[in-house]
Amino acid sequence: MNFIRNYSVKLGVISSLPIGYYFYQENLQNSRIKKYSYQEISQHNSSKKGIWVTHKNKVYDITNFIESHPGGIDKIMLAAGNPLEPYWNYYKQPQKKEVYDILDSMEIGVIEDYNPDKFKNLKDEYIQEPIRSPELKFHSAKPCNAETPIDEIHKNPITPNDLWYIRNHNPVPIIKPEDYELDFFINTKFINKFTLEDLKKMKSKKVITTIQCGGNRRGEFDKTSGTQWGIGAISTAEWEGIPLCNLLENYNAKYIHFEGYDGVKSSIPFKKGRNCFGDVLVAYKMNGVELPRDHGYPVRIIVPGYVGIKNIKWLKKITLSNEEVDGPWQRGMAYKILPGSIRCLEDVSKIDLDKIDTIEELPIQSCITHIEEIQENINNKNFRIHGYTYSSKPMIFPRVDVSIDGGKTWKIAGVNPHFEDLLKFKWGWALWSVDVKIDDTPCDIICMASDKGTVQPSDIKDIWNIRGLANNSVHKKLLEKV
Ligand SMILES: Nc1nc2c(c(=O)[nH]1)N[C@H]1C(S)=C(S)[C@@H](COP(=O)(O)O)O[C@H]1N2
Ligand SMILES: [Mo]
Repeated sequence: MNFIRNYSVKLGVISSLPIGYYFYQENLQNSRIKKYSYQEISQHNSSKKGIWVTHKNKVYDITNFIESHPGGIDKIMLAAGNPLEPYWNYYKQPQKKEVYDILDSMEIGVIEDYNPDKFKNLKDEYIQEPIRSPELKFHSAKPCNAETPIDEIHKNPITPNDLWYIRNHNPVPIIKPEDYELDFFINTKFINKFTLEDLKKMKSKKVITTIQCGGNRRGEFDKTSGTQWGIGAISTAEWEGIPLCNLLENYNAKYIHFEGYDGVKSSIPFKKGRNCFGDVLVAYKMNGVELPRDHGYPVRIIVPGYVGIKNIKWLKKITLSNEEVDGPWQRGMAYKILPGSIRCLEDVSKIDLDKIDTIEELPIQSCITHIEEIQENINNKNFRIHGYTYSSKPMIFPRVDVSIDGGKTWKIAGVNPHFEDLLKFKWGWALWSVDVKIDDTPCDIICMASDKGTVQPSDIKDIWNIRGLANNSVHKKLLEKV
């Protein structure tokens, strides 16, 4: 039909051939008759169901066109099932006539419940998102929330940058290195500013840290709000940057606030940043290269041992203050572990959130990441169980015990052979493995970390909290039939 349409447009307009013109008219009239609702259009967002977009009141089926879209498939797929206005508005300049001509040939109807004001001034702020590895486990694209692939963790004590988990609250800011500026304030008073060049000239340090999102393993809780993370909202890198303590030598305060270019803010106690053993970094490199955009380009703060949200990306401003920073990530319920008796928002409204501290360190953790079938070895073992364990405390690597009989007997895990230099991982996780003999499948495998009296809780119900934070209950993984 498209072919006929294109052809007949030419014929109809240029040579006025009666037959071509007839087809053109008929096609136009048919397509005008078809009406689709916004709801119906939004469902056409995959090659399976067809990819539709709208412009003004018209609906277009662009399924066969996307492969050849000059801007790339990923860009046009952002608009799948949606109006084009927010994307075109983003680029500001008007579209060329050819673009309308191409679209015209794909018109399939009009919007039934068309509202001209709905998208007129809307901009899709996500159009410039970075390209991401398809190996990540995506929970959402706008904003991007994605886990590191857990099957790979045992091979990678340092998570490769493209496999790092991503936790964004907003579109990734676009920051040109030459425009970058980090401001330093005491309360509301401006003290100093640093360009990227200034920062790179200062004495730097490298620190390996694991960052774990406060919501890691939220998905295992019953009914909580927020991204339903599995065990992959955790990753490890070597960061390079300026020790924050070097910038704070002459100052004193109670708190240090960090604010990102996307408006996300959090604060930490002054003593964590001022103490050079706290290893807080104003970081501009991740695993030897400049920070990827998703992870804070060009500069982020790294707060070893503290929950993910403290590690503010796209760092815009550091403020010293005697008060905690305001905003939901510090003072709201987002990172406060409320008692299990608080079951709904109405319960939350009855308590004084100011009296409850926000998370800094997270409790000891361990998870099973991979079950590997191995050649029966001399000890008669046929499976190797892999996992990670993480303590927020420096130089602490919890002991991990593994059970394959529902917790009756336990076997202590050893250091994963890929994981050679534990000492470099002062603020990092430790990867462990243990060989076991399993004859009957399916089999539940359990791991439990402990450190001198602190153990992972065995019942997840005991640590339930409305925001689903800090889940460190003993981890189970099922070995299915082999
Ligand atoms: N500016 C800014 N910083 C941020 C966030 C954000 O959305 N904006 N997310 C925080 C959260 S909740 C986590 S868990 C970590 C995730 O860091 P990553 O995306 O590099 O893994 O960044 C933190 N820093
Ligand atoms: Mo997070």
